[in-house]
Amino acid sequence: MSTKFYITTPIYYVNDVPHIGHAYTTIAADVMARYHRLKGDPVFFLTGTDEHGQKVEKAARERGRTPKEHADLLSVNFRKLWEKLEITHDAFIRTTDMEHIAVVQELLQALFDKGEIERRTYEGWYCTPDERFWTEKEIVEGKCPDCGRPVEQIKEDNYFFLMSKYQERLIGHIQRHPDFIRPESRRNEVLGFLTTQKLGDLCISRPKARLAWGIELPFDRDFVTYVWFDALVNYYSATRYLSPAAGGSQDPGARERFWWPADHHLVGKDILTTHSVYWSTMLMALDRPLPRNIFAHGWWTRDGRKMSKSLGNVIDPNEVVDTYGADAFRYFVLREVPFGLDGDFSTETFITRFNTELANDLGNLLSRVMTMVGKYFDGKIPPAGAEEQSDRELREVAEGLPALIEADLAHLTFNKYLQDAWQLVTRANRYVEENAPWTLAKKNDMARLATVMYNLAEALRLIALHLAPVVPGTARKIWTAVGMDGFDQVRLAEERQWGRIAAGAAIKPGAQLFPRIETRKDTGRGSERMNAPDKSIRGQADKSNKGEKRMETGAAAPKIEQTTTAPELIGIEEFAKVQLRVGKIVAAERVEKSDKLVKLKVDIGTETRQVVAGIGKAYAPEQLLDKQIVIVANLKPAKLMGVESQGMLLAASSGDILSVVTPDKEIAPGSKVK
Ligand code: ME8
Repeated sequence: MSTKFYITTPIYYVNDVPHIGHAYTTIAADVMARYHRLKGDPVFFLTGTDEHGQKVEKAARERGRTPKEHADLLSVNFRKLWEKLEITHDAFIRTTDMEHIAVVQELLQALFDKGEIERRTYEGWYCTPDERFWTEKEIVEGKCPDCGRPVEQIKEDNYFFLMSKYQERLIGHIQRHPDFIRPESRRNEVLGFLTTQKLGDLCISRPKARLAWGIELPFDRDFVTYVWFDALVNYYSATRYLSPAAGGSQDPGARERFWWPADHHLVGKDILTTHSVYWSTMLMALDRPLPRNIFAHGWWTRDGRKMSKSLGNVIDPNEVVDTYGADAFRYFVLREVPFGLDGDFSTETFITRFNTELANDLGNLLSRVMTMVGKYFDGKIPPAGAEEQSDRELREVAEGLPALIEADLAHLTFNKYLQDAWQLVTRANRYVEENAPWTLAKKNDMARLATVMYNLAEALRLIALHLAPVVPGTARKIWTAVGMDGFDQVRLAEERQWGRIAAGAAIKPGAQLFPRIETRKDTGRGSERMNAPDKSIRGQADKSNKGEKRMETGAAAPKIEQTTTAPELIGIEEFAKVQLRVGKIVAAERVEKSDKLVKLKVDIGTETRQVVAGIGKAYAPEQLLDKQIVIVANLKPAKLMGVESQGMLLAASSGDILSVVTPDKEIAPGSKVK
């Protein structure tokens, strides 16, 4: 049964250009929207720009423009980037839209008429850049607790939304709806704050004398609306004038009833309070249902540091996409970091994932199959014969995916979704090894070779189907390559079945999906450049090729030091003394009073070991769960901060980056590493 699906991103301020953080939230929402469309659900995916308020007014003034001129110019940057990233939003809202302004004024008037808004004299501290009031207790040494800039003492009349009276009701709502705020840690944070502190009322106006760029209060023309009140309403106002027709009806009321409440508001953790507290209480006062879920994801840093213009380390998604393609970027950001946790963007990890997962695992799989079907079957997918054990195993992995992915996306665990989908890529590669098609060809066993080729093509078709929400361009190429058409009309329910490729379908091989990124080291042109700090992700990339030809980059591949004096060598018998084993992390928690040490329970097949590792700055405990690692299994136990460690895990480090060594395929815990 199909159910409507309404998802939103924050509306981004037009005081700056878009960067990786904005792209991240929007890509995540796009994946959800695409997945629900694939399921046949009616979807409304909304994004847009937040164009009122002090920040925008200031940015415009600095550039000698009117706020509206500035908003018009900067809003386009977001639209262009979304196009480049293949974002499929159904609507792009701007808070300067006349229809939005009318809804904001209607809601303000309704709240005012109901006595939910009151005029009061406010005297206290105000942070002008953040447009926020602070109490005496909240400020820190005369500075804004949020941005650290000096606060001003102001006294003025303003209008207040009586938010405080909804405190208990909001606590109750959060307690009764475990999925309302996600992830769990953020939900607990909000609950912790609400149950220990008294909620104040919310100042929802600014005197025009101080700020003119905003929506006028309908009941007092001397004031404009506080930018957050205006901005949050976008999620609701859009249902009236930007949402798809509801059951064929364009009537604003019918559309609102059909689409509201939203299923997910995706936001960064920076704006969780405004969404979970301000927005929820506003809706309560308006007698409107609350959104089903607010999901606050983590924060991206660059090479371990906060991104900022002054550090010059902001990642421009445009550049990454121009160089490596939209799909690689989309894949990386969702695969690299569990949604909800903070993440770090480093060129090194980007290139490693690109080369190992996209170029090797996926790209090579397709090109091998294309080459063999071309060579042995004249470019036509041959019919499959009797099913053998490896065929069945491959099919079963493919058939198990829809349930896994459905569950993953219900919880927005994008990295798990990609890991699950990758099981089929990994299984298909293993299937190639097991069945050695080149040997079958040599033996002239064409019947078995036909079965193997059919099954590989079918696995590729299902890989395309299941990865389509994340890497839509690549999925389309694979789909077409294995002889299928109608990619845009594909529906999960029909296409998830095994065996949909008709024998005889003509393959359409294209260019390499992900041409390997060559580092200087690979090209043998000296290692000194290889380890040079990478100024930009673009590095030494050949800018003319747009991802179609081979690329080079000066970015660092794993560092292999060339020393001039011969290092002391050890014999194999000495190395053999070190027992390395694969382990799976089954529990992880921080060691008390240490920000570096993490206590792990590691399953090594025959037993579960407690291992204490100094990786707490690079990994949150939740990030480590289920990870496969390599441990030194015959190390004498040692105590670290009073906690016994029965082994040591392997990790690589370079500068600030620390990366735990993991096997590149799932392998039984306890397997020997040699
Ligand atoms: O806050 N890492 O707009 P904004 C991860 N207009 N996500 C990031 C990020 C980073 N380093 N930087 C930005 C506003 N984001 C308001 C929203 S909604 C009614 C009004 C993403 O332009 C993340 O989604 O500052 C964050 O919440 C949002 O951009 C903030 O965008």
